[in-house]
Amino acid sequence: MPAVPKVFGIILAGGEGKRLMPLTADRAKPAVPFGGQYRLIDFAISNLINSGLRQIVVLTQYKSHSLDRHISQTWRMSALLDSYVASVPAQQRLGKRWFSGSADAILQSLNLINDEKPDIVIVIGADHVYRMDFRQMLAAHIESGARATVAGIRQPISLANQFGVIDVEPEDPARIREFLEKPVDATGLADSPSEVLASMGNYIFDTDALIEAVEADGEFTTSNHDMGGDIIPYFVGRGEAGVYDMKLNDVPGSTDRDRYYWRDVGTIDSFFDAHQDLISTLPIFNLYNMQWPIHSQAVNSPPAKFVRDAVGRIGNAIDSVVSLGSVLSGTHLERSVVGPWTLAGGGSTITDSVLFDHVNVGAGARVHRAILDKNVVLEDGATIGVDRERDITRGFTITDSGITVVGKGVRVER
Ligand code: ADQ
Repeated sequence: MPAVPKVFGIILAGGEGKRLMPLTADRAKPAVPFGGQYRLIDFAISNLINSGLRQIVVLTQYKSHSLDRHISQTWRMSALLDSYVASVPAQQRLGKRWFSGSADAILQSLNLINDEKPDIVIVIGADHVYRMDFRQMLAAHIESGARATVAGIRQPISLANQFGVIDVEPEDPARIREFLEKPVDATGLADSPSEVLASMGNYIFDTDALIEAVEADGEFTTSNHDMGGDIIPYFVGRGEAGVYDMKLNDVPGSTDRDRYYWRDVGTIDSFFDAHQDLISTLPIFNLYNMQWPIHSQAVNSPPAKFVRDAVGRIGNAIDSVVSLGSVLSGTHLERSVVGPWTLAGGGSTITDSVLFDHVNVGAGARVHRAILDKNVVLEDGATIGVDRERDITRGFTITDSGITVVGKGVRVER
């Protein structure tokens, strides 16, 4: 390995995100808006860019239009320095099939790796909210001599069936002894029986090892061609897989409160909860850490504005974030996240909610514990999240914890 290895980044962004419906009815999960002015994929790309990577591809396939547009508009880099973040759609390079799994997405994209000839490939998912310094994980990967390294983080054992669960060698905790993808039954950690060490879906590979593994997997007809389900177990079986504990990762500017913050926002409830983590007085996830900025689109719009309404009613906003271009008149806003270009009319109330961009909340309307997608219109006096039975009758999605979701462009009558 050269003293300064050449590192190439691959972001897997082709998953369907079914559990985020209806927010993914029209867009890929990594393109789902988050935190007002971001899209989910901005966290993954910012982490790689802040870690010094300059050649990054985003593998897409499902409803990728808004994702492609976001990447090309927001993440355009200088060709002078051979820097790029490029979105690469599925192209049926190996026969008439789309990507049949995340490992197949890499197998079908090996031309990108062969063109750049990196020493190391970092492969990460596109749908988590976190900060991570991959330079530190890379140093640990090289130091350990493992050919594949998986990033691991402690999670409650009750969530084990959503993650790859890592069991380490007792004499060498940087080595993986067993890796079970989404096990029905999991054993807790020796020092903390209520937790497991979960894979974050972020991997570092020596380039030759990754190519060898996805090519071998491609020959295997019974494989699901999945990074977590097939490729990582392949390396574990050969004794070549290491683990990098996220506890070791010290991101510049992070605090004790948010140093190990990592949220898989795969469900509506977890997506909603992650928003709540942004808006408390001492945020559990701090968007204002400028030593490790989360970059996103530069919204070309006027500032957010708070005014009294036409009849002089005064609104207020507390424990909330409001994006550029929004105008709230005489609105009571509390514990909510409001995207760009949203208008709320006189005497409206918005509490415990997440509004995407271009939402229009009519005068006297009420929104509580709800997610409103882009271009949703609430007529004057309309309510969402106030009467559960009525929300169900109107065909809105309601989660187990009682969050009402209104899909893109829906007009809600009084
Ligand atoms: P999941 O997130 O359930 O578990 P998966 O659905 O394969 O796994 O998604 C991983 C990433 O790959 C996502 O970013 C997704 O968009 C992308 N992806 C999925 N199918 C793809 C395809 N056909 N083409 C391109 N990209 C695709 C994974 C790991 C677990 C780990 C969790 C952490 O498998 O071991 O614990 O992530 O959240």
